[in-house]
Amino acid sequence: MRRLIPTAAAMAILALTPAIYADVVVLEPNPADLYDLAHQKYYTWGMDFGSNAGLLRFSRAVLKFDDIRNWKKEPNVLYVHLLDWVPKGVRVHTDSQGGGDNFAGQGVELVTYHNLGTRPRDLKYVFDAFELSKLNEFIQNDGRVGLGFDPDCHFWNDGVSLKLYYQVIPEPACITLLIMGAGMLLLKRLRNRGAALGR
Ligand SMILES: [Ca+2]
Ligand SMILES: [Ca+2]
Ligand SMILES: [Ca+2]
Repeated sequence: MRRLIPTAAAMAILALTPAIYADVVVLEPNPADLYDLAHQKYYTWGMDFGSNAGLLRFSRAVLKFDDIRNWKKEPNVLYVHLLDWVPKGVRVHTDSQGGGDNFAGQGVELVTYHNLGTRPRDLKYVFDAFELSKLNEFIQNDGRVGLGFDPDCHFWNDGVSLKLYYQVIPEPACITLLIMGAGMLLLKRLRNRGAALGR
């Protein structure tokens, strides 16, 4: 009967597999086009992943600008940063277009686009390994994370979105309890079977 105990543990671990849940979510700011990213402004977009954010592990992140174009032919620049904490939702601030990158020195500089044309095009920015690690850190520390956009020209677009691939990882204490619970249940069943067989 004792030889069955390792099998019980293996079954308990297998039973845990569905508890690790993977999914993809696409988040959009409101308004989705960030007011067409006006040159005299800069914007923050804050997201809140709630109190269980510590269980989330992000494996891929893609920031997309749908049909973005500069409003006319002239030099232009768009700065994008990942920020640890910003107010929830979209906030608009004024930089009167000057001063370069208003988010310089804040968070992680994700990407800077220079001299976009007037023809609409989709831009996709895929976070690298360092940026992903910072995304995980920023979200896990308090559930909050944000993006900062400083357009120093006027970028018409049909929507910004952030696509996140993630897993939900149960806490170690939770796993231990589940394994112990499953193991005890199986032992009890084996004992009952033994009693029924008169062993
Ligand atoms: Ca600006
Ligand atoms: Ca600026
Ligand atoms: Ca944070």
